[in-house]
Amino acid sequence: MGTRFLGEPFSRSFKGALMVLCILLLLIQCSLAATSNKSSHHFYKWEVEYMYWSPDGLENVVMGINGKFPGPTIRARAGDTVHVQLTNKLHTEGVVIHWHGIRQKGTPWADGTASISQCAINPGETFDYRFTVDRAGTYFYHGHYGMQRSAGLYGSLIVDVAEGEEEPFQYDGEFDLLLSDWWHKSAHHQEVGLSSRPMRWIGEPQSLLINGRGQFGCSLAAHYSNDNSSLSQCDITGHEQWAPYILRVDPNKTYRIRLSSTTALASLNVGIGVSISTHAVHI
Ligand SMILES: [Cu+2]
Repeated sequence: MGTRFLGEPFSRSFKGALMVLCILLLLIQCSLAATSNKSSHHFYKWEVEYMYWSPDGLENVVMGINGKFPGPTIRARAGDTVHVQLTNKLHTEGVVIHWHGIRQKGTPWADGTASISQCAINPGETFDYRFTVDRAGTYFYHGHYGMQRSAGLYGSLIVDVAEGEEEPFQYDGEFDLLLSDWWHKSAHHQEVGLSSRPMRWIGEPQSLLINGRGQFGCSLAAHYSNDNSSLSQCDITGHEQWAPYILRVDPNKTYRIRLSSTTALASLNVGIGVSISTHAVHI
């Protein structure tokens, strides 16, 4: 009897404590899940190398990433961590990548400025860029050693609004346009010219590229002035590396155009023409 008398309140308080513990564990689990939902980690493994490519119809050598030109697009949400493990597969020069527009709060060593925030990554070496993207927007990355940006080392970095937040405007689809300048002479040629005394200016770029695609000598003006009508690169079927980037849209839909210029030396003005008055453009 005595044991029962003493045991009942004990078992009741034990059950109560167990219940409180269960609720606490549940709350911890929920808060952990909420934290992991809010920000995630994006891992990329990149190899930077020179490769043959025809950005504007004429074959040349470009600096690509994982066999692609322009480099792969990075996409993350505000608050996420981006981790790029970069291996330098160039045989004779160092490399670094600058993440244009990313503030690098707390990670200045990931800013990618050679000899300032980091040593250049030597041929054969691997470096881990790990940083947080804290603001939504359209950004890009580019080589920041010598004229590597001019050699084609760039790509898009798009940051969406944080999980649970909404864009201030609504749209049905989006296009990401990367504008760049392209010379037929190498980036080394540009570099030597710029650092010579007196300086030698490389002149205007031979082509302007949209998402790494341009057409050299195929304009109407070139057709009349140079009699280039027989240039084989101008017979475009759509599958070529230099075939124009086509924006496919559906009627009555709204599209967002993300525009960034990775030009190395040229300054661009962009005009968007809207031929039908019922089409609205908001900038
Ligand atoms: Cu930059």
